[in-house]
Amino acid sequence: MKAPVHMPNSEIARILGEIAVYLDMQNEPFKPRAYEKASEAIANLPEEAAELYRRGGIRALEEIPSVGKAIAEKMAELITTGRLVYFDKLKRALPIDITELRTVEGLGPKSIAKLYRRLKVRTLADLERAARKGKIAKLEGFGAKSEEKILQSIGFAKGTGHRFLLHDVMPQVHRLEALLGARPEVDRLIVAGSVRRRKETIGDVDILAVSKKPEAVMTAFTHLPGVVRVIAHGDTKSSVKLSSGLNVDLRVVPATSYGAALNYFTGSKDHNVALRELAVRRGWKLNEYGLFKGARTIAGRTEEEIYKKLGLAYIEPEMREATGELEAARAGNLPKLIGYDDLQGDLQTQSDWTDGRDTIEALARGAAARGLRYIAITDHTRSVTIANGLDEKCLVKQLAEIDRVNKALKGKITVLKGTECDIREDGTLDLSDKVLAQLDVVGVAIHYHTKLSRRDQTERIKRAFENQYVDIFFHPTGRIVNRRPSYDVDFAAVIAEAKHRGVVLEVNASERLDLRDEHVRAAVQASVKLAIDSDAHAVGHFDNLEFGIAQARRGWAEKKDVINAWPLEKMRKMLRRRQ
Ligand code: DGT
Ligand code: CA
Ligand code: CA
Ligand code: ZN
Repeated sequence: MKAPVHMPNSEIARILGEIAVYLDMQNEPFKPRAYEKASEAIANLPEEAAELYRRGGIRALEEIPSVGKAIAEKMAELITTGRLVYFDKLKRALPIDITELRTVEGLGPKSIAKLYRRLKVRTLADLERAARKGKIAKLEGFGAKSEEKILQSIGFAKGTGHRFLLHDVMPQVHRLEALLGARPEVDRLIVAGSVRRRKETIGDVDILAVSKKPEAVMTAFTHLPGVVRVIAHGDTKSSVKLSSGLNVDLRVVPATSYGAALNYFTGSKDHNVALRELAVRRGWKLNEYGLFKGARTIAGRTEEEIYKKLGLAYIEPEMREATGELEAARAGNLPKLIGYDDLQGDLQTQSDWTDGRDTIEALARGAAARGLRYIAITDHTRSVTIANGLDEKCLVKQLAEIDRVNKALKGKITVLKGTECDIREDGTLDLSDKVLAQLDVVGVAIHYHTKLSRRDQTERIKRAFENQYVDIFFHPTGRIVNRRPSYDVDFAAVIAEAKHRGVVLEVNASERLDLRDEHVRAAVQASVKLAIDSDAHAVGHFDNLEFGIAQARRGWAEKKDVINAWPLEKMRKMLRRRQ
């Protein structure tokens, strides 16, 4: 068996999903649905399909639900060669930019196929033109409302389309680290740039290596599996494009300037500029080779010694955005950021009682396996019909199931009774107080009526907070990175009200990343407590928690600010305060 090329689940899922669209366009009867289902299954897989394949071959792939022999074979081709001849043929026959079109929210395979057949839409530009001419409104199954929505998301897709979501980049980064780090000529390897700062979106990946044989490293890098194009191949710097579209820069530096290079290429640019000014003020010079006093190097091997020489405490990469971290580092009052191992619980998860994939027990076992001590099951409520929300009767039944699971898993993990209760348009809640009173964790969230005026939206949220049972405001601004902007709301007023009522704000770790870093910072400054939640719809999604922690760190949050970094009893006391 050949060594697997870098092929993350997201990439396999994307290609299978696009095959579904192509087949649909050819009026194939059953196959499109099969590919669509397989695509979804891969996207939700808790493990890398490439790993499964490496361990168990095509057989192991066939064991994935919704994946049959034919699809497993195609996946194997992708995993081993990075390409799929069948897919390439389909693309040639119908040159439509499906990847681009799918960045438009709400455009699924069916709609893309229809838009192509009826309006010859192949690209985002075609789509925009058709929408502006009012052609989409006239199409059956679309209407004026979806035309307006399409135009809105096109604007959004155009503004952000070229930056990759951190969640999609990290697995690729880990793979590169493993492949390159294993080379004998590489002494040290570290990922710098926005990835190291854990920015929510990534322009390109910047990797540094220490090696005495830079040429060998460059050759290994440009020949890595998954590389589709070599953009530059130099003696100490090269750039490549991966099959996912992501660009990666690699620089080889000598050990003596490793710290200086790491500091320089981690950025941010503004942080670098501020650091350099600090050096200049002392009559020194700082660049990617070191910190210099005249011709003499006074620091450069490590980042720590550079910060120290400049009179600063070490600044964590997530804070390096030139937003006051240098001043805090000089004054000695940098926050002690929450650590990546600090979470003890997860307060938002969805089970198969609604739109989640896994059972309550499976979620609990999965969470325990990842070292969590407690989770809350927070399925949607009845208004959220799209997620098959629970009515009160079902929710009460669920509570009995949670009791059963708690008995079965005693000593391993505690499952808390919760809800993601919809906030109705008037600010009232989708569950009665009588039911809310039976829950351990009441999360509330906005799912509909996102177009209210700023004033009405803010009032609606404040009204919801008046309910004494409300514990946490889930995904508080409603945005989804690269896909959906937040609703119009006076966020400062929401923070003030959360403070006043003792409501916790969520840092949602899914691709929403909501709160975002700057909002976290505002909440922390106001001493509003936070909860970092995975919003898991499947066991594999607990892995997303690290992205929530990263955003919290970017917002300067400490352990004391995050209630699910606390032991269960302390956390519960905090939630019970208002009742
Ligand atoms: P990205 O790739 O857009 O997500 O963001 P970064 O921060 O990774 O930016 P990138 O890849 O252009 O450059 C990597 C680092 O190199 C950046 O964080 C800081 C440093 N750098 C790049 N250009 C400059 C520059 O003109 N001046 C200074 N001082 N540093 C720079
Ligand atoms: Ca970069
Ligand atoms: Ca770069
Ligand atoms: Zn929600």
